[in-house]
Amino acid sequence: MSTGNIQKTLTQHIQDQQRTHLEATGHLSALLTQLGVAGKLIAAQVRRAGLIEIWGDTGDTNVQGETVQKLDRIAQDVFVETLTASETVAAMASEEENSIIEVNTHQAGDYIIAFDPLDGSSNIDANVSIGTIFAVYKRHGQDEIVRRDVLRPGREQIAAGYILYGSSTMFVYTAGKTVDGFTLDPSCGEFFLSRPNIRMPDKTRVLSINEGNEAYWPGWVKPFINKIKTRNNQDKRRVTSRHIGSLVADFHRNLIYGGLYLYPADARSPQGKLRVLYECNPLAYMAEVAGGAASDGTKRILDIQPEHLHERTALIIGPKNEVALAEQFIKEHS
Ligand code: AFP
Repeated sequence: MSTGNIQKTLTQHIQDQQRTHLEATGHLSALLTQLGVAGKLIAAQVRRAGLIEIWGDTGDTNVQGETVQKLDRIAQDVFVETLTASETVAAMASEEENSIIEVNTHQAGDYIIAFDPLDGSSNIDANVSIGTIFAVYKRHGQDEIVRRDVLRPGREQIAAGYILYGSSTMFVYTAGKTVDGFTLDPSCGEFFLSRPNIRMPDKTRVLSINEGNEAYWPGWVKPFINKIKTRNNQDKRRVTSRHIGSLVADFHRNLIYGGLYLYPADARSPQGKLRVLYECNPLAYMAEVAGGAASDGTKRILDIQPEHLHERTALIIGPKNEVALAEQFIKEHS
């Protein structure tokens, strides 16, 4: 194989970014690097989805006598174990756990992380793209971890990203300056920079909303999506509709192609369905760094002060002008 054209690896990129921060300690770089490792470990398990179950005799135990776990539980354990061993985090909040996961004091580091180990897990059995989403915060101080260390507005994030297990595995993250994407080369187990400085396109080519929820929508939603659809005319289709049902995959596609994702609060989920800490905040932060926007309909997602670990919100995320248009519709219909 020719070596003349090797792209930057994730580790190299993280180190290069660290060099531009004079006061950097290297701890955030260590954390981000370990997130890449956790992503590779989870990707390896995701590629075995379906096999893990058929190897089990009883559904509970596989041929090696190991307990057969659900993939979302495996992803959770991989994340917690990898990050604890990295000695970079003090506490974690996960979609899979009711309470804050504290790291014992001798292994605790400077950061707090909120994550969804396997977003879109209801899609696993159909081989649809799923992903891990994470948000990173700096710890307030060296005191005992309290809820306010974790229940913080998203604007305090210092890094966020996701690992997408799709037709290839991608690690996409921001530490506040650019959003960069890395593709896993399974033959050598490295993430290579494949999409530097991703920018959210201004134009909405894709509209993503679960139209099955129409019966529960508040008044503004239908006229708003109709308005977007009227951009299509006889000679040109400008907008198309795509909804995967894995937020992380819907967001990634929209970030690349240009699209607007909506999950409004509705009669079934009056607070909205998606979780603030580990779904909406990290993606909102990435959207903003990439030039887009994210709102709950009246305010910036990153300004929500969460009261609970698993708090929910409405989400409108995509190009700035489209998010503003949705907010205008909400105002006009309230
Ligand atoms: P799961 O991880 O339980 O599959 O939840 C996924 C999710 O939070 C988000 O990723 C999807 O976009 C959303 O739910 C889909 O929900 P609906 O089925 O209500 O559209």
